[in-house]
Amino acid sequence: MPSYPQYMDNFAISDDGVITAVGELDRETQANYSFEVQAMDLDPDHPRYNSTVVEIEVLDINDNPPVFRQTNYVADLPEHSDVGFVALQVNIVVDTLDYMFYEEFT
Ligand SMILES: [Ca+2]
Repeated sequence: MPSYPQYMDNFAISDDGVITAVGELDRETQANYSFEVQAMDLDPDHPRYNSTVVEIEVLDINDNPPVFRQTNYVADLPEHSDVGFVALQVNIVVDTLDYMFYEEFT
């Protein structure tokens, strides 16, 4: 009967070495995991051990909307400003993909 000890609540390893995800993986929270896996032979008198390091990288998917760096943006613009006069630039933190801005007047 294989046992499934837990590693950091995110991964488990079976007796035959299969590592499976058992917890929620969120790249924005933690992108990399590293842990040591140990093996032991079943010599009843003199069991021998060895270990290795397993590193797992959580690949990104586009699961978050863009986030503006500021809650609000305010600009003062002189009247009769020339066409093309820059008022301000808004900026965002994006998750994965390229992005674009568009205006929505309410
Ligand atoms: Ca993501």
